[in-house]
Formats: sequence, C-alpha cells, structure tokens
Amino acid sequence: MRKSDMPKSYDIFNGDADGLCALHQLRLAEPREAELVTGVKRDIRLLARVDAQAGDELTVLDISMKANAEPLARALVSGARVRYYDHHASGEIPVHSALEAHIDTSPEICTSLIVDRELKGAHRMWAVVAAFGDNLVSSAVAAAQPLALDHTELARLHELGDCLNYNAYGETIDDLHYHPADLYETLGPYRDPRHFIFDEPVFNVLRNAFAEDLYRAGEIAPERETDAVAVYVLPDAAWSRRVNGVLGNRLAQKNPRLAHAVLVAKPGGYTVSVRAPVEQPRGAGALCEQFDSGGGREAAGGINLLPDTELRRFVTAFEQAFSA
Ligand SMILES: [Mn+2]
Repeated sequence: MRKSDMPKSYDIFNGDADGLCALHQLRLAEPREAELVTGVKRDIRLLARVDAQAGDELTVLDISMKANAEPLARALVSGARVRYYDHHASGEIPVHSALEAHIDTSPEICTSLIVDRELKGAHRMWAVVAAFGDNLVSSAVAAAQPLALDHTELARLHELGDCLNYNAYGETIDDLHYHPADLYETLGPYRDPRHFIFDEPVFNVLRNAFAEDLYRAGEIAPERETDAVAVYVLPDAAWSRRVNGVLGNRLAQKNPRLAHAVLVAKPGGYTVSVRAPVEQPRGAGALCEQFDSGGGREAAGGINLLPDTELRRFVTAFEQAFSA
C-alpha cells in the first residue's frame, strides 16, 4: 500500500516523438498534474513500473498493450481507471468498464493521430510532428493539409519530428541528451510547434547533436561492401547507439539496391540491425532468426547480441542471403 490514500494520476508514454506529442496534445486539451512514466524508445514495458491503486487514473500512450497485458490487468483489478491510446499490436483487448481503449493498428496511423481524432484536430500540428517522427511521411502531409502550411513550415515540422524521435534512441537513459520526461516538460508551454522551433533552445541542442552524430557515422567506412550488401560496424559509444536507428534508414534510402547491416559493438559482441534492400524488401527477419536472440520482419530484422565469435558466420550468411 502507498502511504497516501489520495488517488493519483499517471501519464505513461513512449519516450519517442509519437509518445511525447500524443501526451502533449492531450494535456493541452485537458491539463492535469500527473506522475510521468517514460523511458528510452525501446523500453515499452512501462506499465509494470506503476503501483496502481483504486481510484488512480492511468493514461497510457504509444506502448503495445500486448507487452503490458499483465500490469494492465492488475491495474484494472486494483480499481484504477485506464485510458489507453496506441497503434501497436494489442493482443486481446480486455473488456472492462474502467478501460477506455483507443487502439488502431492501421499501418498509416500513429498514436498522436489517434489522439488527434479524439480531440477533433484541436492540436493537429503536434500530430503532424509525431507522424513525421514515426516516419509516416504521407500521413503527416495528409494531416497537415487543412492547416495550409507552406513548404518551409512543413519541412521544419518534419525536422522537429526527427529530432524528438532521435532523442529517444539509446540503450539506456544515459545515452540520451534529455530524459524524455524532461523533454516533455519543455514542450509544455508551447501550443504551436513552430514557436518551440524558434524559441526553445532545446530544439537547437537536439538538431546540432543529431547532425554531429550523423557526421560521425558518415566518417565510418563500411567494413564490407559488395554490389549487393554493405556492413557497417560502429564503436561501443553513446553516439553509436543514438544514431543507430536513423542511420539504417538513411543508408537504405541512399542505396535502395543494397541490403545493409549496422553493427554496434558492445561487451561480448554486437547489436545488429539488418535492412533488406528498399527495392526488394525481403529476407531480413529470416536471416536474423538463424542467430540466437535474432528475429524480425521481411524488410527489417535484428540480433540483440551477436557474440564476437559469430561475426564471420553472420557476414557470410548476410552476403549469401542478399546476393543474387
Ligand atoms: Mn508510435
């Protein structure tokens, strides 16, 4: 039991652009003091951190219900009320009078667009930022249509989405420039993201840091490159873990015919992300599944820990998988 019997509010959200902008829209429309529960982008088991009691109000954003099914059930049994907004695979949605679920798993939707729908577009521009951040470019452009923004404004919102998203990448909070809860707090005063872009120093810090990380990555020559594949190995450093997610996308866009593997060194081996060629997006998951702690989809896959001793085997299998 908690010491105080006063019911509490919790805002539980993914630390990426979509999670931040989803909560920001909600709290602009409906201000509320709440304890913030968030983390790095990959840290999605956030509900387990809340010790929910009867009367508590939980708002959950942009983390899969499937990955949080157990603590969700526990919270409902305890008598808490839960509002849940998300676009990831949900598993079975519990039927409970205290659960209000807004789940939409359509591929062109992100959580901020679901919240935007609820709020009837009241803070649409933040939903546009989030959709850009989640790499849903055509959804972002479509959502921005009624706002009649010019190209420069749209490009700036795109950049803000990328920067907010970039801040969430890392193995642990120590890798990040800002704790996502602190970054959320800096959004607070801004109803209009264009003012955040012009007035908020945090935006400049993120933009410069992002550019610097990308520059460092650009200095690294591929470890192996053929006319079908390219393998990059980044050092065991915070900047590598930050830029890793975005780097794969950038390389893939630049060389749509190549399959890319980006390895980041860590104690005992490497974290691996694989992207199949953009022009033929198949086989990434199947390749990664050949290794312990590996898996993924057709277009993209990963291996959590590739031991040093398996590096050669991986590079050979990678070349075989993607050579004609
Ligand atoms: Mn999302």
